[in-house]
Amino acid sequence: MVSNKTPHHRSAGMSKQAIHDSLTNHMIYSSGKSCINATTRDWFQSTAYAVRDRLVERWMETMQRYYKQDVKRIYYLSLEFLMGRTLSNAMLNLGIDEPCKAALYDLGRDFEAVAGIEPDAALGNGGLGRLAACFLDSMATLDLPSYGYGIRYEYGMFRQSIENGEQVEHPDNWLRYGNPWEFPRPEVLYPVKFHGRVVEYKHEDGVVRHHWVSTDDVMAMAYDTPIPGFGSNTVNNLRLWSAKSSRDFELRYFNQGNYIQAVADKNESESLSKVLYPDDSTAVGRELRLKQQYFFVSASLQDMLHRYRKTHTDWSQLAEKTAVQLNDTHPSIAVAEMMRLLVDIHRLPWDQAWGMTTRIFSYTNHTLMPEALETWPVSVFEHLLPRHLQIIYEINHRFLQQVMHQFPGDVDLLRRLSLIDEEHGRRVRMSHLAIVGSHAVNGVAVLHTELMKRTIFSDFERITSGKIVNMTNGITQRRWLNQANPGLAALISGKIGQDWLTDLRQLAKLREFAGDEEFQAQFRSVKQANKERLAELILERLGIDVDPSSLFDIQIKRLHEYKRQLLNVLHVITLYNRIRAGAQDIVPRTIIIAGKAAPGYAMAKRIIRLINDVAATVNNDQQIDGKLKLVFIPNYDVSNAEIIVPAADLSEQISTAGTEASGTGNMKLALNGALTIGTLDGANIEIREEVGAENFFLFGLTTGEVEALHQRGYDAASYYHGNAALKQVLDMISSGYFCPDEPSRYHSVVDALLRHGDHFMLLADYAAYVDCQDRVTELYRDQAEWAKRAILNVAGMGKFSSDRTILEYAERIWRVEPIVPETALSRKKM
Ligand code: NBG
Repeated sequence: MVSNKTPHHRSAGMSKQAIHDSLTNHMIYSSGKSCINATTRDWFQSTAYAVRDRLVERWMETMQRYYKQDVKRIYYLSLEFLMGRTLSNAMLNLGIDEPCKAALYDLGRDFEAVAGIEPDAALGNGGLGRLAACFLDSMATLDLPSYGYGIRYEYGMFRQSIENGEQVEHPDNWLRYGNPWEFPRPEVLYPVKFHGRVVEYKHEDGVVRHHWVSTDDVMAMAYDTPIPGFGSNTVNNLRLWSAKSSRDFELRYFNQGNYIQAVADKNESESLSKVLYPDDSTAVGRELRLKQQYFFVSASLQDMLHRYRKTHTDWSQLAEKTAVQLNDTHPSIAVAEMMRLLVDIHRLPWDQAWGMTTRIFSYTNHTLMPEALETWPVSVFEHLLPRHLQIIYEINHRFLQQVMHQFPGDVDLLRRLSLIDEEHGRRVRMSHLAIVGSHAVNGVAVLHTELMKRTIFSDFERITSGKIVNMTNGITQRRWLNQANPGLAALISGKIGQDWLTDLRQLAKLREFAGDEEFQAQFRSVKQANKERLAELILERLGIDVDPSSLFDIQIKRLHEYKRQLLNVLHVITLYNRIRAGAQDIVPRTIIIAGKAAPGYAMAKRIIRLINDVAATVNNDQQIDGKLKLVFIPNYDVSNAEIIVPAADLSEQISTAGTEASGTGNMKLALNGALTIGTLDGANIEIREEVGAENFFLFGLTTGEVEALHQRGYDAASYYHGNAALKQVLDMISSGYFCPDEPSRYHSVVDALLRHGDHFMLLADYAAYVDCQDRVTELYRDQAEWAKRAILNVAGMGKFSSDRTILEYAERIWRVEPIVPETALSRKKM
């Protein structure tokens, strides 16, 4: 079969010898070391440079291709890109992993050790940031002309350690040893303005124009990172902005006298791109955050207009050549900034500018959580972005006029739709700005989109029906199966060929082998090897000995009450009590939990501590005899996920129905052959549909039942009194069983359930969850049946490739087409 994907390693420069030469050259001329005194880090750097060299030509060709064909470009604006490591991924996407590994081997180096030294690029919190990274991979693989735009944080997501059971945050100084993947572009520099005031005056033509003057300026400098597609020869660009003081560019300032003050001021403006806010799914009300948002948005829009102008003499084609996706409301100030640039700077009439703006923008919502919906006090806008506030008022005025026309007399509707919330001390509603300024708004799973239409954005659904659409999330199978689980990838390719790498639906072909004993045995031995690898890591890092033949029950995600890690803990204690009470015939289980809590989220941090206290008790209890282990793996990040995910038997997706917008960890785990225990929430629903209800452990209240129960009046205590096992568990936690040194430590946790309304209904779902876990245990006794269902899970995951998601965005929202390189075109014709 002829594949249209290049066998790269056969082309020039891709042989083992060529890579070997390139590597040793870089060791000398880039690292200034000899192969004799080189450290592992030097080997990493030289390897990275050798691989990077092979990206650069394709990268430049790609940029030329887009320029020459004057293509419509997709700009993905995101405050987060959770990239993880790059080396392995770049090698695999280029198709040079084998010669690279062989070259290193010949030089006496172990590839794993070399690759393992690369720090994660952790410029994101969780799902939202990792989604952006998966999207970049898919867009490059699909030859879509796309650019990621974000911030080059000096400090990414904090590193988490556990001390005395508690989370401790450490700064992530990921750039300490330099970053071989980035290209600084000191010449790509834009001023970004803050503060100041607006002066109006009438021009000769009688038009009133606005000048934003007396501003404090910060410069945005570009750093570019190549993003290779898998076997596609397309290498796209991720452009991240770093804040530089405008003082550096203004000698006068330094000459004016106070040199020390000048340098201090410079530091302050450069603090803009210092650090990623470590809050997941919560709005951060700090002024610095809004500054970060405007900083990267303004630089990105100036850059894209500049690029447009290289091939156009007027603005008429702007909307035909530009699609901008807003990743959540974080970049939504872009709507006002685009209007400012077009109207104030480029002097377009308002109506024309607005028509283009709404055709250019589209917005993705990632959560229904009220605490995540961003609003900013009008007073903050007034002093930080005074011109934008005027523009927002103008947009609002025109929008509300239109609504008034459509629904005369409905004052309450106007109040609800307004871009300004008048009830909480006048605030700008960023989601409303994003919706009004976009032609499409999407949710990230079917249920989430339906709930968006029914709840938070129901008024918008009513006035512009059809604007809100669904784009179910996906993940890239290149990183999350091929790279993270080479054993399973090879097994799959051996059965059905390699097309699944770019067409995940091919996995359906595995269905016919689900009952095949030999295939099951191979599948199980791959899983076993992955579990052994994880067990080694746990032993090495935590000194805990876990049994790789026990059921690996895994919950990995940010710590959040709605994700209900606490419900998982209640189950662990339930099992603990059963074993202590003498239950026989136990199926050994290892429950693994990992995830970071936002530093200011006290309850989440308390739950981490509880997990560690329960772990210490259970793991050291002689009676338990190793039948039950609980492990909290510190510092969950992309690289740890790549080791944990392939080792899972059971995937915990147990959020309260209606709270998890989609989830993407659920997809990674199922793709790697874990069975899911989950609620009817987010993308779980679609996963269950695809893999078959009989291959999915479903439990718990539905969204409708949750709503109804809230309405009726939810009485958490009734579950406590009505369920002896649950009562025992909660009594143990509150009596200090797991923390005899400080018995009251978890009163706040139990109070949240029993006294403060158990907002996420853990107690209502407890019995169903425990029953469902018992069904899990029963099935695990039958290893052949388990393997069969796990294989059917893998086979059913075809829908959840980010390639599918991106093609849907491209067709339905962006209206862009792949721009395939000439060489690939001619190959395709063969
Ligand atoms: C998260 C949701 C997840 C979803 C990801 C990606 C935010 C604000 N939302 O359920 O909680 O999978 O976004 O869409 O981080």
